[in-house]
Amino acid sequence: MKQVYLDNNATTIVDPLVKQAMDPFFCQMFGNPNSLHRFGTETHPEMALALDRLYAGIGAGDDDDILINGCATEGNNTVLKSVFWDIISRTEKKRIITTQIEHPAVLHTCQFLEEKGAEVVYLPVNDEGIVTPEILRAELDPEKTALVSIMWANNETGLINPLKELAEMTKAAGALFHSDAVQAIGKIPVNVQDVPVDFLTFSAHKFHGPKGIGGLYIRSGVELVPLLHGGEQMGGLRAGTINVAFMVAMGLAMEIAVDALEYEDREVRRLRDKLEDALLALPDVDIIGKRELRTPNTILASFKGIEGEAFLWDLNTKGVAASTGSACSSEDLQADATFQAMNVDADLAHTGVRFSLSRFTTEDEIDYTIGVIKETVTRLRTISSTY
Ligand code: C6P
Repeated sequence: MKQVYLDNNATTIVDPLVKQAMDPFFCQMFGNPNSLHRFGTETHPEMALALDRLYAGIGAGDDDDILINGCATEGNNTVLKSVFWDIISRTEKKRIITTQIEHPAVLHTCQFLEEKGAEVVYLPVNDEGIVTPEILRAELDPEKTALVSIMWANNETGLINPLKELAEMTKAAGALFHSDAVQAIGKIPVNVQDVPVDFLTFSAHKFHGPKGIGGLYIRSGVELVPLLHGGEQMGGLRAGTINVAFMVAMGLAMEIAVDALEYEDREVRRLRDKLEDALLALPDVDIIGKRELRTPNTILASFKGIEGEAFLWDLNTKGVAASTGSACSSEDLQADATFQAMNVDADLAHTGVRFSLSRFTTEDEIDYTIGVIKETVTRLRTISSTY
């Protein structure tokens, strides 16, 4: 049976070129980069190249930092907890402003910090699912705000926030600005020269790198309290032996992903729109968020009267992999808030299915998926009207 993978917002296939680039670091160049002998030092040029590629990919300056870490969840935790320890617990600035639509890696960390004494404001979105500067302005008290954390693009809807305006407004109020850019890298341009973020998180497995490696950008001059102590790696900001193979892989994956942005915007968007048009031609199907406001690869569709999980199960038996939303928040605040914020009624919220494409998705796969969806929708609606 044909297998079609349309869950690229959960994770992506590793690009074969990226996989190949990792190979030498397991059995040949396997030294610890902190060792002084040849096995250690011979990894340094490869690590430097990887860092150069990461810096170039997001437009970071030479004086900025990019910490290599385990994943975006770690990056998000590091920023929020660092600001808590460095500012919130020591000054009158107790407020973190975030949004209701963040990933649990931000939401759950904020909830934890609230218990420790932080004041957290969870911004709503407008009726298009966007966090606008006006929404932020209402809560951005310069006397109270330590940090604003707003995702670049939402993982469930693909909706893109106006990051430049949000970051500029935050900086003007004297607060730090963090963005979880996990779903933006490799889908739309992300450049820290254009957008004055202080911190930015990303994760290699969302742009055809391996799982278990990510990056945290820190603007030059911005303080960070380490989450992990115990070594001098990453200038003492993140202790622990660096996974050289994965770091090299992430650097190459970033370079390829950024080079492929034009393809993403043209071809991935074309295939996404083809699928979306086919969905909209079916009765009682809604798509969440205007397509021009979304990343080019994402559709969150609601099929009235069909329970999302039942639908997914049927698609799965025909070889099509999609999801009901975020792989780690189907039951909680993020999924609910996204729907609530956009005035999607509760019934519809249980019928949401996310299709997320990548540059590896083919036209043939989309055509097959359209056929499978038509058949599945008809069958499931017939069953539900019979019983
Ligand atoms: N979202 C999804 O299905 P990690 O796995 O820690 O590298 O990434 C976590 C993460 C953080 N922020 C955003 C915006 C994300 O989308 C994710 C991962 C997946 O939507 C899995 S829950």
